[in-house]
Amino acid sequence: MEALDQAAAPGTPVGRRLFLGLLGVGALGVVFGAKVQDVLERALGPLISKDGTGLSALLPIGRFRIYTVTGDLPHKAKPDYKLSVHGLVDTPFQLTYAELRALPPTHLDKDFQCVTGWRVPDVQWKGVLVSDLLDRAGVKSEATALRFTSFDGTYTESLTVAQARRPDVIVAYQLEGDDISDAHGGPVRLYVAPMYGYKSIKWLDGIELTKEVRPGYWEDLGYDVDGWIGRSNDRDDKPV
Ligand SMILES: Nc1nc2c(c(=O)[nH]1)N[C@H]1C(S)=C(S)[C@@H](COP(=O)(O)O)O[C@H]1N2
Ligand SMILES: [Mo]
Repeated sequence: MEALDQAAAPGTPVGRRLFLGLLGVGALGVVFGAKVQDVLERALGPLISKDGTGLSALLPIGRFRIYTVTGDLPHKAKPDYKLSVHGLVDTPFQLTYAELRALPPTHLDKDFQCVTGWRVPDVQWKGVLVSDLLDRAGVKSEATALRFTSFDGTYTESLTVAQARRPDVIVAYQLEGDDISDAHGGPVRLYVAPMYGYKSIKWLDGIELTKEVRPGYWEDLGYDVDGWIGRSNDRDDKPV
């Protein structure tokens, strides 16, 4: 997509420090018997381009391509993870990873579709309804939207309160039966089933209730704020 191509500086290399850092983490993973998939993801991390048109497009990880606008795969250990729900709510709160996992789960089995054309059919997701979190916080009447932040420090997203309350919008912690990996935005990311992948912010750490929709990262660069998956994408009915 044009916006993607423009936004990523041409051929921005991933820094040597990051490269070495990821190799180090990968080696630790081997020592502690992490899954081959996790180790592969870390080893491939340096080769993942910002716009997904680099080697990650040739060597997709699992059935997906891995995107990260910062060129980094941020890591947060589960015990250090916190999700904050704040802004225009009656009772702001924070959830630890364990607290999130203790809430009633929702399972979704849906396609995952990037606006650039790739699509992964029948992906199994598990998480907590955003709607449940909103009930717990108590949304003030002047709030009309949610602003999502990422601990990558850069990516943001938005939904209206009505969109966020849909039964197919979750804060996800499992993907295809496994805890969500660093590469896929773990330990916790958003999954907005009826919209293009860019709405599903990875490395989610904050949900702020706002008076109005504040366009997210790609939306500032031209993507639709309402990222409904359109009928035109029926032509892309192929796994990567
Ligand atoms: N923090 C963050 N979230 C993100 C992105 C990103 O670059 N950074 N890319 C988005 C896009 S465009 C897509 S298609 C999906 C890709 O998810 P995946 O990397 O798990 O395949 O994540 C979305 N969420
Ligand atoms: Mo995307």
